[in-house]
Amino acid sequence: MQHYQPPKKILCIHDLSGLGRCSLSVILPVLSAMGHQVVCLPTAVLSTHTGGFGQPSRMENDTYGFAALDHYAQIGVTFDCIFSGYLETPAQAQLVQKAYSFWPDAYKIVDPAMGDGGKLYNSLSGEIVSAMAQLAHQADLILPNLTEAHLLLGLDQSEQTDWTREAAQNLADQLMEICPSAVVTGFPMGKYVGCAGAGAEQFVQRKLLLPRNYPGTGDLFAAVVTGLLLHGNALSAAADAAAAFVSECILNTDPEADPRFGVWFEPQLKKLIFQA
Ligand code: PXL
Repeated sequence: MQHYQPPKKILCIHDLSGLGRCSLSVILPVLSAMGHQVVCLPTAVLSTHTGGFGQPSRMENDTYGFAALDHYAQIGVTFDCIFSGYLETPAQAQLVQKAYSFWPDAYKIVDPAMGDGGKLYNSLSGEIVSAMAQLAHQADLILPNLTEAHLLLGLDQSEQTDWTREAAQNLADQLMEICPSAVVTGFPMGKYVGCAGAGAEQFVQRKLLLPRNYPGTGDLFAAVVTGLLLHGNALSAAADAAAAFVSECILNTDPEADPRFGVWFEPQLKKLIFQA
């Protein structure tokens, strides 16, 4: 970690999936290890993520989130950052809008977690795309994967299996119509996987492609980027370190383990702890 500024208070609006190492289950430990104060606003509690364990059991409540925001406003708390991710309904996106209206000066990060591999997640309906796009328009930074970038731009994700640096940069640049800064992950580039940044900084970075896919790695990436940015690091440095961290988590996960359980990030958390 290059820069370490005083810890920040971050309002994290995501679901809490019990099993499967995604959303708040990874975001809270990562940002806490990085020294930040996390205020969790779970949009719903699920027994598992929605990627392969069948129908998760759900604890949903349409009023809790709005009432929690009212409570925070009433006691005069402020947030340095509002960080949102997977949202199942436009009503949950309204919750993020309400947080923006209460704390307009907070740095707004949207991880528009809504699909992968060219498709929307099964658990979502098409209406989430315009709700995410509206949030993206108000955000300071968005962190889509390749599929989500296409959905936000209203583009068909072609069968393009190999991206040049120029094409990747071009796609990231198009997101500037929506949001001042963006990092797009998951460009297949031969034996590499690329990530492209636009806005605050323009960059294309590559890491060796690891032939294993796990749920929750986008959430891990977004959490590490958020934590590093809020410590004063440049976007390109934050993205590079976050991608390296995710790769290390994948490499340190038993390849025989059931991928639905996600990457074994826990033993890696110590690498995020800043030692003065
Ligand atoms: O990692 C994104 C995510 C978050 N939350 C839930 C999910 C997924 C992806 O499938 O199902 C509940």
